Amino acid sequence: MSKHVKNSERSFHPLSAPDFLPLPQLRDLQIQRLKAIVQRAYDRVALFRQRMKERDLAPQDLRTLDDLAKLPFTLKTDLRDTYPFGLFASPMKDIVRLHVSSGTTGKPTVVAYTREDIQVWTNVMLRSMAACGLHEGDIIQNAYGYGLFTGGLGAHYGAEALGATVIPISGGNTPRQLMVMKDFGVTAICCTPSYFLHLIDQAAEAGVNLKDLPLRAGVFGAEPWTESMRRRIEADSGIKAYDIYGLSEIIGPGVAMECECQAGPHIFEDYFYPEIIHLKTGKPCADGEEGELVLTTLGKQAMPMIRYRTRDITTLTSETCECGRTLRRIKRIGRRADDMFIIRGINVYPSQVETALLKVEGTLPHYQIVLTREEDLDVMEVQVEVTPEVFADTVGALEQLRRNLTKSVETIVGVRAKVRLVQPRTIQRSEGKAKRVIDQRKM
Ligand code: DLL
Repeated sequence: MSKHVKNSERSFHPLSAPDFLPLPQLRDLQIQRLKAIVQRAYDRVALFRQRMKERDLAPQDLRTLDDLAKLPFTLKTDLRDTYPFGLFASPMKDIVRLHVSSGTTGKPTVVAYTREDIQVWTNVMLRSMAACGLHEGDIIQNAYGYGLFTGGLGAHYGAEALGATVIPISGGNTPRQLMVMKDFGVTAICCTPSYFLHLIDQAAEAGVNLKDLPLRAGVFGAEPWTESMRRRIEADSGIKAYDIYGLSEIIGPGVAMECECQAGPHIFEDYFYPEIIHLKTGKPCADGEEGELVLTTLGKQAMPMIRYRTRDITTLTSETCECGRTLRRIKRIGRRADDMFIIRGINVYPSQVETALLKVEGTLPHYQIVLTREEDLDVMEVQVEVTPEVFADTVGALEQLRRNLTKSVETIVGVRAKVRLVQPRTIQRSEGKAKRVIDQRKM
């Protein structure tokens, strides 16, 4: 029997009902929620109130969804400038969880959740899993990292609420992942797509044929991937691979998720209002036109985000999907408007690497980051020039410097990099913007 359920047999979870709201009803819900959240942010977040006042705007000026375009944007730098808690709209006693994501330099950005926010997150994650055909009785191996990263706990609560059995295995330890997958009869896996490719390889090496296992679906996200990666995953493992999108500042995973039609992630618009804007002008793009995704949280209490510029480049389409969901879809995200890259699911800004290098004496501000894949796992090499004095030093001293740099990068960036010390003037100088990142990973 096929591992995959036919269209006609699809069952929808009762909590997925908002996915199918008639459009007038959905738009009405959105404007009601938007008014409430803008009022909340205005009353409680000084930065937002100040920006509104600078534009002579008050919450009452927001009457229709189109009026949203008049409101100021929120940027990643706003989180950094108000670090750690300056954008919170709830008192600490109401905040039940903090997560962090990468900041652009040494400090991370902090995001907060009230109990109600966690319920919303659980709800959208449940709907994400239901959208790709998972249900009660599924055995879900959650290999997203647990901890400060939103992937692990986000997927965990959603899967539990769905009534599935969750295995909170977190990331890493591939032999144990394969053992659990086989021995526990795992039917679905949540992890980054590149890690799953690595699992496929390792399974083959261990003589395990994934096609013989009950595994039938993968909930893959947290990094860019391509249609050809999807085809490879599906052909080599016999599962269906679904794209899940999200970001910490908005909630974590579960901002958007593909349905069984695999035609691009549907945005859970009852909680996250999407806009696409022109990169240069900030003006709204037409349906189907490519630009930067801007999101407004419609239900977030602890940290409302109004017109948050995600820097993710995509298009938004309101074309109907065969699944019947009225939620608009984005095209898979392949690139960003800034220089952030993602390595093993961890977001990295070159400026963070630079901060880490400059903390250690003996290096010059000339560096380059080379990204490659070894056995489908991302590898980051940091090449950095050292001062002529240091370069003339003993092998032991150079080795110590390399170790210090590796540690500094790991502490600040959260990734273990290979550090290579190079002679002064060996890294190519550029006439314009320095090319810091050379991405040789093939997708
Ligand atoms: O990566 C949340 C997440 C966890 C999403 C698990 C999906 C699954 P951050 O660490 O804040 O949050 O990183 C957010 O990752 O702005 C995108 O650039 C990128 N990203 C996330 N999902 C996808 C995806 C989580 N499906 C940043 N495709 C986002 C491409 C993605 N890029």
